[in-house]
Amino acid sequence: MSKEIVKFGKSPVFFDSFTRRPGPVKTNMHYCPGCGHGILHKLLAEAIADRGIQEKVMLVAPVGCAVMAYYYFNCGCISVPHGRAPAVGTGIARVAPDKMVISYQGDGDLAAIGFNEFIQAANRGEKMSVFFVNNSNYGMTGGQMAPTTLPGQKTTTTPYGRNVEVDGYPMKVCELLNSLDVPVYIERCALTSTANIQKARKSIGKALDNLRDRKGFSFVELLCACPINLRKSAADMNKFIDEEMTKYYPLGCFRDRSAESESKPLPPPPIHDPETVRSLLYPKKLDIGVAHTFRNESKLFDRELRLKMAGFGGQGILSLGIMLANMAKLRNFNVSWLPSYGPEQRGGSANCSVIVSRNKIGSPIIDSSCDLLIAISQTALDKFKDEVVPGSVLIYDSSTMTLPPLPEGVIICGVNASEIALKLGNAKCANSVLLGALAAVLKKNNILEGGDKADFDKVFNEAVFESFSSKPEVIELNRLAFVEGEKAVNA
Ligand SMILES: Cc1ncc(C[n+]2csc(CCOP(=O)(O)OP(=O)(O)O)c2C)c(N)n1
Ligand code: SF4
Repeated sequence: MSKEIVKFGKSPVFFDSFTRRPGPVKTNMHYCPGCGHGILHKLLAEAIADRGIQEKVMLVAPVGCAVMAYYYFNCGCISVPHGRAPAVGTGIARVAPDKMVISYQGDGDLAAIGFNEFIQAANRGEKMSVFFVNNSNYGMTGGQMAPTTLPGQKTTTTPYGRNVEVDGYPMKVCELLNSLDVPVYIERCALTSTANIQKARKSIGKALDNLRDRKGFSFVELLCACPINLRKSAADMNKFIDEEMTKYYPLGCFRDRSAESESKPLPPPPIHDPETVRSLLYPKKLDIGVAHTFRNESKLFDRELRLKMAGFGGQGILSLGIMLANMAKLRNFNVSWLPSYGPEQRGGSANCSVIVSRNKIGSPIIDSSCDLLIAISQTALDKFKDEVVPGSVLIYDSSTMTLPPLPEGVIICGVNASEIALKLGNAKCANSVLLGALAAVLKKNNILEGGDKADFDKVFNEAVFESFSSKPEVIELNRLAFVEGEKAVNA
């Protein structure tokens, strides 16, 4: 009986010579002998060629030995940082729905650093097929423990074997994935015996069919050899996979909804009118501020000014700092704003430091003397009183706080900001009352001189207008609060 002899050549999806490789040798592979990646590369390249989708494939391979796929596959290839393949793949699938995204990831990559991105992409049912190389260790970096390392397995970081009490148990990615609703196809294969490799070939084909037919998220895990790091011969490596790894990672199909899943191509991405995008990103500039050449030459700004605001979260302390920072920005000063608050944010202590300077600002931190302290809680005042030095201005809420001993020469101003704000009908405008009080103190004590006096009020109005341009009633309220704060000090 005559048999047809079929001659298998190299898949056309592989380059003839690996021109993308650095260095002079452009013809040979550089996976280690016996490495599972080589077998998977071959199966994948053949499956892509069989389906005629080479021109459409975008192969995303992150750091790890997977990253070398880029040198061999003659299709769209992107090398991405460790763990980021499903995120990059999502981007490609969404902006170029005519492409077919393959994510090719190692177990350190997918099950450790990139697990969240992977599981979220799976849960969203992204149109991609993921091939997961489980070789039970971090191969490229020299055989460290991976999430998939077996209990008792020695690696360079578990020289006495993986201790499940300390290192946890191996992660079963197919099983975890199978708890989600949307993935279409989930299978685990092994690249060991010829029979297993043939099963893997089918499985890879199915994942690519689903990709081509836009059926949704497909996943194939492949138990693979890494003989170099596991220090085993090719035969012992296969034995380890077949006899030890499959105990934790049983082979088989966990889910196959390929037949009943509908083909759902993603629509082309929306095309945005560039003018609309520009107006959203850069709203029409309000007619405020000064020419970019303007430089305030007043003596006050010969050195940098260090301003600190402190109180409780929720009192508007951070916004007060932002308002002052914006005022400085509108007059072309360099400015930094550094907030500091506890984990509770609302109700806990909060403060911010603002530095205003004509020159570059070295550090945004104020931890010794400051030129201005606005304190609106007793705790805040007690905490920062030592930063107040002769010549500093201190503004505090006189209705609720008592003054601790302070150095001679501090310019002190108590103002009942919260009560004034409440009378105006909104406690939130207390910070503008404080800024009004500040304006009055700076003018009264001739800290601001000449044109700067009037300009302080003007730039406050500009900053309020800029911050609340779409809410005229809030602009009005804050202007009023500022005036009332100024009046309270001058009364
Ligand atoms: C953000 C980041 N973290 C860590 C590394 C170091 N790093 C490079 S490859 C690798 C391990 C890859 O192991 P795995 O994903 O299992 O792939 P394999 O090499 O075994 O195929 C690590 C930790 C890196 N390059 N970038
Ligand atoms: S280190 Fe392991 S995974 Fe990487 S190429 Fe070598 S055998 Fe393959």
